[in-house]
Amino acid sequence: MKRKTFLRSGLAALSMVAVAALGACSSGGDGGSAGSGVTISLGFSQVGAESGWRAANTKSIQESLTAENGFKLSFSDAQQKQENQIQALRSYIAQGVDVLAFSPVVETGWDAVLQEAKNAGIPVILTDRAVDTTDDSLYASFIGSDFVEEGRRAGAWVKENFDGEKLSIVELQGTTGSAPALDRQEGFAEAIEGSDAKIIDSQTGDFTRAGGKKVMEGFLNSHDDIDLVFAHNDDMGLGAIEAIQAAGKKPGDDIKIVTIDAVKDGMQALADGKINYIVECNPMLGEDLAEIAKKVVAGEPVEKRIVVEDAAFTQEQAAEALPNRQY
Ligand code: GZL
Ligand code: ZN
Repeated sequence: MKRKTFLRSGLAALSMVAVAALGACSSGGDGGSAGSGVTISLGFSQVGAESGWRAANTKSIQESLTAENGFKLSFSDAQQKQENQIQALRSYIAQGVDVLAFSPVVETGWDAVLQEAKNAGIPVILTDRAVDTTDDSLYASFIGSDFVEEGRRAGAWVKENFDGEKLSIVELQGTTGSAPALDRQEGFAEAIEGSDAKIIDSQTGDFTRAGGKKVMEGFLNSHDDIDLVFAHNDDMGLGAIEAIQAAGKKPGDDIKIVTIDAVKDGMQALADGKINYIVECNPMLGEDLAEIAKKVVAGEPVEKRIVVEDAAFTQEQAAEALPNRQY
């Protein structure tokens, strides 16, 4: 996977190395072999199984953190509940894993459990979503896409293709308080600023198809002038397609749709003309996670922020790309 990395200089990286080295010794590993001959025990708390993106992300993690790659992976699905993630992280700390990793379902509320991990000398790697913490020495590295940029690219496409037209947009937001929902909303709003495209309604569909369908049904009942749907992920966009068709309108035509993720079902709808534009959010983070975990446990300095590169697709590009899509 192509990625941009921002090397973080100064004490934080050094202190992270110190914590990591400590972690490796105190938790003492548990035999097995990988590189330095030690199997790395890694506890991973996943958000849930809410979308096609999440399924692809889970597959990538489980396929990368294998025994033959030197890992003993403990994996849990939090059904999109923060308390389940905190519970899972605490149980991994109690088990004395060598390293923790998770995708935080929402941005806030993690300082306590991250401090407990630090006190136990267990380094933490964030994947996919960010945390808003007061102290970024509480995690070693954050691997994920730039969601503000994804929102900007979606908004830029709208501005370029409907410049000057008065456009009424409804927004299907991701999980309330999650980094992708907050950041995609911010980036999209910034990109359409100053154009005649206006968001007339906005509500969370919690990143699920069912959520997107239900909220879109509500929008269709309360607005008769919807020109375009901006959905924070493909799955809510696919749910919106069902609602739009049930209302006797043509998705991608009477009502345009712009989404983010570029998972297979979304790309198929794009190629079929039911979605108009998709900004990719690459879910294949497993390799990067494995690489960073090995460095952290070996006490090597790691990049504080690894930005995953995303592409974007029009209807023509989707038809071309579909046959070789990995997810
Ligand atoms: C983005 C990820 C989001 C996806 C959704 O990195 O956190 O969560 O866009 C998924 O499909 O549910
Ligand atoms: Zn934030």
